[in-house]
Amino acid sequence: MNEQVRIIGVPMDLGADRRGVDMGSSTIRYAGLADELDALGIDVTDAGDLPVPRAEERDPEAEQPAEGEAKFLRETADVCTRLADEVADTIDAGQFPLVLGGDHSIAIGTAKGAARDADLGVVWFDAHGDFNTPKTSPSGNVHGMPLAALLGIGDFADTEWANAPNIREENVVLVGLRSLDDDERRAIRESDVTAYTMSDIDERGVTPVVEDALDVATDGTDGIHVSLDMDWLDPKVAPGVGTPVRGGVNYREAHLALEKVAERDENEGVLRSLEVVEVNAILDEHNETAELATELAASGLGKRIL
Ligand code: 6HN
Ligand code: MN
Ligand code: MN
Ligand code: MN
Repeated sequence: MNEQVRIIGVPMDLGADRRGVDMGSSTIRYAGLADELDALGIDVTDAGDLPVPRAEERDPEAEQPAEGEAKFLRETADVCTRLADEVADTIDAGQFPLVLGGDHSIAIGTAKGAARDADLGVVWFDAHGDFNTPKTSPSGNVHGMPLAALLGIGDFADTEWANAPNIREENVVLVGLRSLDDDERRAIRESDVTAYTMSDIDERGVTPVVEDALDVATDGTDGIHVSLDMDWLDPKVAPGVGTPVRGGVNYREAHLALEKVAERDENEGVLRSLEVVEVNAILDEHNETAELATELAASGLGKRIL
């Protein structure tokens, strides 16, 4: 593990088109992230929050996306482009980027930045596939599209700001799926990404599934990005998310998964970046989802029970 971590907040909610997730980075900090990492002997710097346009500042008369278009795509491109630079600069400076969302659209920026000078594998812990394109999306929300955007699927083929040529489908792994839209399911099946559903975790247990995911993501790559959508967890333990889906992993399974990530990193030095997204402060109960996000980040960066 890199002993120098740089926290980068991205108070983005345009990709979810719903307020509350913009406060995610603040709530995770408030839950004591810096102290947790400090206790692990990590040298923490906090870059603060990236400036993000507010939904309210938008002219209500401004053009609305038509059918088959994504919402706030221009704003998302701007935020993700700046985030990619920030992440790439952090890695160049010998630090480890820990990105706090915000909604999951920001993963386009994080992963693109981490893949700037490296072949990157991606492990995506999520209830959802995030594999929609503007045409297939039922909502128009970009947080349901970041993986498709990074991989240049469908309409995203020519979206230069979002495509990451150094990320191959063969090194992308979804873990914990349980909610897919019809066209999205088809697109995942047709792609070369690896997808583990909650049924796989139920049947095999979280450890072998995560170990397999890490094998796929590290195979022939220079490192991996781990993207943790808090709706990966069951809503009973992580109620503060905008798109909860029943039947997620429980508290210990989530910790175990991140502990496996840290273990692999300790042995092979594979982790290039980590992000935690989709904590919604308005929907959370007593900041418990933010606290859990903080704990899971610490597990991913090497915290051990004993
Ligand atoms: N997330 N598949 C749905 C959509 O609107 O595209 C939900 C996406 C949720 C995305 O939680 O990051
Ligand atoms: Mn997601
Ligand atoms: Mn290489
Ligand atoms: Mn999700």
